Amino acid sequence: MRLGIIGKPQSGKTTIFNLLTGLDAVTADFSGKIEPNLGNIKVPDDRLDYLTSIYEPKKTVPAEINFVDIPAPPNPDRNTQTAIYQHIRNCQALVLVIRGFNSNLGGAAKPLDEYNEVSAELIISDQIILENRVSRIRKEKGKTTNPLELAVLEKCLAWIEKENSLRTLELSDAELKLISGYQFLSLKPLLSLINVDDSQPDYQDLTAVLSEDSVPQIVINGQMELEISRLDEDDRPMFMEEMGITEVARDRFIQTAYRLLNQVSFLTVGKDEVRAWTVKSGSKAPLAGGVIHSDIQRGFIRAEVIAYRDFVEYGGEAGAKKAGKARSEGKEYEVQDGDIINFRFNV
Ligand SMILES: Nc1nc2c(ncn2[C@@H]2O[C@H](COP(=O)(O)OP(=O)(O)OP(=O)(O)O)[C@@H](O)[C@H]2O)c(=O)[nH]1
Ligand SMILES: [Mg+2]
Repeated sequence: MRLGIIGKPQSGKTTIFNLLTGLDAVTADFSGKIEPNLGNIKVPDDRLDYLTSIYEPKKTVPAEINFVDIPAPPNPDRNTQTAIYQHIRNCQALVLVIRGFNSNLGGAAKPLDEYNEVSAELIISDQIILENRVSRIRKEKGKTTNPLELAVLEKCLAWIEKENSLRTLELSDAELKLISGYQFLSLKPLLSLINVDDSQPDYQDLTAVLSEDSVPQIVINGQMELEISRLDEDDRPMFMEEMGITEVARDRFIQTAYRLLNQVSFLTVGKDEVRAWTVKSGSKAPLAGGVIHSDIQRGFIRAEVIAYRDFVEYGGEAGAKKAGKARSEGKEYEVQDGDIINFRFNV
């Protein structure tokens, strides 16, 4: 899963990136560079730990989240802005970091304004693409384009002209598929991360707007959590307790991100490898197999599935099979969170 970290200049994007990845990218960077910082985290998963203890594989591979910290130089020229949008386009989902602390440079925190401004920027970038595309298709009288595609683009354009994000437009799976190649920015799942400090900023008006827009929010004291995460492990619990932190930001973030992105994990097991994979909830078995290898999707025959809780309840693979809990599923099967799957395929 590739998550883009976006937001206004100096909102704390790189601070949050460092906190989530454990890396040490330069913060308060005024060099004007537009190359993103890249980092990833392994998603902690108890199920993986348990399966590893059973299979004792050569290696265990957790699911990963890849972070792309996309810089926001103040007053970018057009080429710079295009390059930045391109970085955003390549991400599956976005984390919008909003400054909830007062800073010398940016002045008082204005969380609602930041959210509105960034939303508007994403909308306008989509609007430009939609207008160009729709007018071109109309000009060539739809000779080279599927008429259904034009209909979806027109529907999107009408929505976006009313200053709405495409995320809030109702689109069927078939419609989404027709426009997936455009990678519209305002269509990408969005999580807002309000980066606060202990000056008790007020962001209630933002919270109200976010809930209207169905954008989930997570509040993190980025700077402080970063400092705590860099303490010796032995010292950490005391500071966390003092600051009233019960769960580290990284874990809280992962859970929220999975929920937001509607992701589920399935597992593959064996003596060589025990591994977690991530797919969008509702994905059918061949598509899930395709995450492992395109051959599995192409040559899909069946998926042999044991639910993780059955595996645990009946004491492993053999026990689950004996209890009739090993299922053989076909290509219409929707993969469930915690499925342990063995794919049968033929190419
Ligand atoms: N007080 C306070 N300062 C913070 C917090 N988070 C970040 N900062 C400071 O804000 C400044 C900007 O942080 P960065 O993480 O570099 O911000 P950025 O969004 O990556 O900035 P650009 O990439 O230039 O757009 C740095 O000086 C940080 O130390 C916070 O939670 N509280
Ligand atoms: Mg930065």
